[in-house]
Amino acid sequence: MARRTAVAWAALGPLLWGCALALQGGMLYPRESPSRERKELDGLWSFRADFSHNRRRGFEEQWYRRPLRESGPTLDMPVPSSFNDISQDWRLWDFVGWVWYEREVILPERWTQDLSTRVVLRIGSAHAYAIVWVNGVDTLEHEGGYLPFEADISNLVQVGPLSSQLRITIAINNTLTPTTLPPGTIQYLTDTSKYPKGYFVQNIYFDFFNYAGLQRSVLLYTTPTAYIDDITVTTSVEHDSGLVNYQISVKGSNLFELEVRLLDAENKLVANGAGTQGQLKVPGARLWWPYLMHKRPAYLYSLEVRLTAQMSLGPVSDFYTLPVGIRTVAVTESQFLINGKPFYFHGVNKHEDADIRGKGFDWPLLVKDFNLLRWLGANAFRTSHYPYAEEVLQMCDRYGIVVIDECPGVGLALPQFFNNVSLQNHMRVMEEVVRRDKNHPAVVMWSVANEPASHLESAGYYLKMVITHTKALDPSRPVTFVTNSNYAADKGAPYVDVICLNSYYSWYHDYGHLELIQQQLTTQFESWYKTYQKPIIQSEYGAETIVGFHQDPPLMFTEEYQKSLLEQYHVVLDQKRRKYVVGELIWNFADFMTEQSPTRVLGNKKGVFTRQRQPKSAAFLLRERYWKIANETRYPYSIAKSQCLENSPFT
Ligand code: BDP
Repeated sequence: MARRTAVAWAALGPLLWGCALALQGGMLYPRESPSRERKELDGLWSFRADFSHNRRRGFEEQWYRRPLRESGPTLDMPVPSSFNDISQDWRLWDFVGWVWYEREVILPERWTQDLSTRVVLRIGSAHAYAIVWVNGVDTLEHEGGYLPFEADISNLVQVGPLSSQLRITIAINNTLTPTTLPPGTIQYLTDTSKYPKGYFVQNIYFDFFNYAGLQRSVLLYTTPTAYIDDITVTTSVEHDSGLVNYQISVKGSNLFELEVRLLDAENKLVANGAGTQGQLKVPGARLWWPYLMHKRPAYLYSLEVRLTAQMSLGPVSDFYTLPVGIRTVAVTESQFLINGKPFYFHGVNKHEDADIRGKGFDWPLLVKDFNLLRWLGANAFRTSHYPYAEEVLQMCDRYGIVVIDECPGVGLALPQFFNNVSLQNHMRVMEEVVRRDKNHPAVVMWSVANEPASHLESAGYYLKMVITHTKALDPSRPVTFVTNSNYAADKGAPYVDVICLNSYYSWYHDYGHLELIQQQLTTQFESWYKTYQKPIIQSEYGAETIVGFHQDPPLMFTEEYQKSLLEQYHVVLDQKRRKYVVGELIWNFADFMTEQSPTRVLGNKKGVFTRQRQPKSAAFLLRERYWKIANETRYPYSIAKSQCLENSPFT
């Protein structure tokens, strides 16, 4: 097969990173350093949902002006957590409208008195629209869940001796509109013989529960008034040298010096530089490899940046350390290459939800999920269908799990969702995703949408614009969207680097006819490949399975049916994976909550693990398969370092 020249985005990095983001400022993960402190505001917040008819009583009565308890009863609400599953009040479960959170904080005196300290309030995510007041002053607004936002609140806290007491009020609205991402619609049901006056429902066009609230950490952190605002790193490889291109933006001073040091994992200096941009050369560099591909996967260097600025109050220093993995990503006509070697994605799709915390970030869950990923032998996942918490990506960097980073472009199902306002918003969201996640070596591709109505002409233009914009934001990575359209009808596929296909043969049609899968899947792959000559990932496939349901011969919803369906897919995947199919991602890693409907039994049950993270039979099947693939393709003598793999029959 003729090989198209590999497109090595990384090589273009230093030239093209000039296409700076339109967003103001960076969004570096708040790390402690000799010049930076952090104060987490996780724990119990006061909470109230505004059940008033128009949901606007909180604004009419200005609940933000005084402590929330003074305007009525409040609930204890844990942060981070979704609010939906916490209370016994059923009205909160699928509440639509404004909810109010409040927390009082005492600041260290130095933060309020030292005028060379900058105090920042950072909200990890608030789904879907948030307004923030500090001591009753309107401070910050943000649209879109799943991404962080922050404000410099120094001038609100450095105002006098009483200022160490801080009251943070956050109003969050989970209403989705035709121009939000994901979009949704509010429908008023006006037949008064059936519904009370003013009755409405929120229609969503995606298959997961619209959990909301402060689902990730809220924190305060400090920097000096002259500070490292953003760092962008791209890497490439030349012979046996790794090249680390960096670009640094500084705020708060024009008179400064920057020192840059690259340290290896043993803290030894391997290269250094100075100034806002440059290239560091690392002879004999150790590359960041996905795990199972190398005996030492996920090697991380540290980029230490030191800023010294001359300020009127005297010199100021700021320090920030960024983990850096040196690796390249490229795509040919039939392969996905990491460090020049073909990479096969054998992994999962996930959701962030589990039990009563909904989508609330949770360390035990995170570590458990990573142990399960390694138990499975999964080397990759897609962040279906929204960007996950930053801590998840940090784990992927450290463990060598490869990520397709998807934005919340899900549920773009109706023609009216492809309008100019939505397009502008979608492009802004991609700016926020790239700004937050660009430095993670684990992220190897952006996905701008899941199953948009890509057969529409308007969707073709829309997807072209979002993809082009994303490539301009980050020329170092391929871009895709995930489609369930027909190859002949899809208007967005011409613009992607990798074709990602979702199909549910013998599930959503030809129910029970497992014998058709091989023919239908072969046709799917061959038609797409003939049309586009691009590598293909089977980005979703699976079957709804209630744990403990058994039937032989297999019937739908049983563990046997899920296993048999997977086996049929695997026959064809095995035929094609040595050709142009470069990955398979099961739908889904674990069962997850959805809206109520006659087709969902307490949520979507296509997980190979239950929502409590216990394996169904299919998990063992998948584990055997993934380790078999890993053993065929992995670097000789590679031993995965994981406590859960030590006794594995597959290592
Ligand atoms: C796919 C969607 C995914 C759904 C899945 C399903 O991408 O979000 O949960 O179908 O129906 O079409 O299980």
